[in-house]
Amino acid sequence: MRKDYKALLEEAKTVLKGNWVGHYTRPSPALYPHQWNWDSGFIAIGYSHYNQRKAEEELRSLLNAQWKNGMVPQIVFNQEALGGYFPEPDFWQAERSPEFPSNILTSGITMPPIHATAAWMIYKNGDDKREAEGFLREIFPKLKMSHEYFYKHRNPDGNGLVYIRHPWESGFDNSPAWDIPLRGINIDKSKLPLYERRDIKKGISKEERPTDEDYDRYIYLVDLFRNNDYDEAAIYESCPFLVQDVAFNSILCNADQSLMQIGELIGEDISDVMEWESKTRTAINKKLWSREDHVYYDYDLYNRSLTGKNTATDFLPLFAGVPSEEQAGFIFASLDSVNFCEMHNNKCFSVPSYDLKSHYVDTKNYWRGPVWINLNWMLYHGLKRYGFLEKAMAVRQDILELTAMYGFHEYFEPYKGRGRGYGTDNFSWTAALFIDMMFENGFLRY
Ligand code: 9WN
Repeated sequence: MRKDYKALLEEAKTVLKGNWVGHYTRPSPALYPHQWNWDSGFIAIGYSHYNQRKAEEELRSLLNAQWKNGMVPQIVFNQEALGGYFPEPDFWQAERSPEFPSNILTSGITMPPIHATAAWMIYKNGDDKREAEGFLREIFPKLKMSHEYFYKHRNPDGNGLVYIRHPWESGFDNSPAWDIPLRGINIDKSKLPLYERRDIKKGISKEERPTDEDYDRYIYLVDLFRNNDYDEAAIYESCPFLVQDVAFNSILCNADQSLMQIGELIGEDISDVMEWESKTRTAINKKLWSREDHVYYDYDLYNRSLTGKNTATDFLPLFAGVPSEEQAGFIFASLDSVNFCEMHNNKCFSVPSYDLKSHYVDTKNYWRGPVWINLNWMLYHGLKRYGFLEKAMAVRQDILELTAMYGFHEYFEPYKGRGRGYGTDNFSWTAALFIDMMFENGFLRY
């Protein structure tokens, strides 16, 4: 079936317009009414092709909520939309931290730092280079501070491998890779704060969202953070979930590289950033590469072991140019296999977030199997970077086809026979990255 991709491009812009609330774009109208950290990065990349000012505003408003120690929060709450999500500021009590910025409401954790990457794309794609350069000058200190936060406060071995302390920080909330570190946390229900989930009250099937057992642990961790007044050192001592995530570190490494390009362009000293980038790149290869299995695994700092679960996010070192040619060959073999949907078959869409042959896969449940457009987008760039062009084009094609067939959903069924979208609809990063993929290599082809 031939699709009218130009009409879809307009529809994607309409989704973003509908989710724009004056100074930021909410991820979706009902489920996610506030501003989310890495969503804003992906959204800005979409805007960069046709509305440079909005792209800049999206990042500017997020960075305005930066904590004093440099942390860019996972959520910036919109006062007018309170009551629509859980947990909100009353639960986070982030103001207990001396690092909390005044006059703004945020959560007390962070997310993958895609923002320097997005800022550099705004410059590259934007029409008004002078304006873009001014914008880069304005935000460079904030971006640098946000990276410095990781190297100062989340880098216990000093080797440039940073840790996350909550599954929400990964952005891949209920990934099978977190099963052991997360489910190992024993919950005493009588001591857990009372709470009510709002996500499953928005017309989305429970089967498509994390379990109640997972939520208990998400909440346990938030409670631990607030009881420690968000003090990083104290949290490090007592937190049972501390993971050096392959994807998070790869995204940071890619963002370091963008920050270096930005710094060079505007004549800033980038020696620190160069050192960070080199450390992170080296440490991913040293500590997270399994010589036996020829894949990257996350490292669980609490249990002192590699997680041993190969998810699609473990292919993301490609996005940061981390693997050697030999390692990239192994990654490609795994990525382009029946486990993660090989090219030239009529059965599935690439790239399922988890191994289709695994006992733990669930193709309709959140980060445990469905295809996500942001993950595909980063993998597309990684594959292209290593010259796996045919596969890169196949991944791009699936981004376009999935959205054309099922709409701008949050995530998608990988099996074609059951084809449909899951989660919420009118999802901003799906629309934004669809736009980016349309412009990639010239959308006029359609
Ligand atoms: C918690 C907003 C966010 C994404 C995450 C995705 C989901 C939140 C939730 O939605 O997480 O941060 O409530 O489940 O997992 O990647 O940024 O779109």
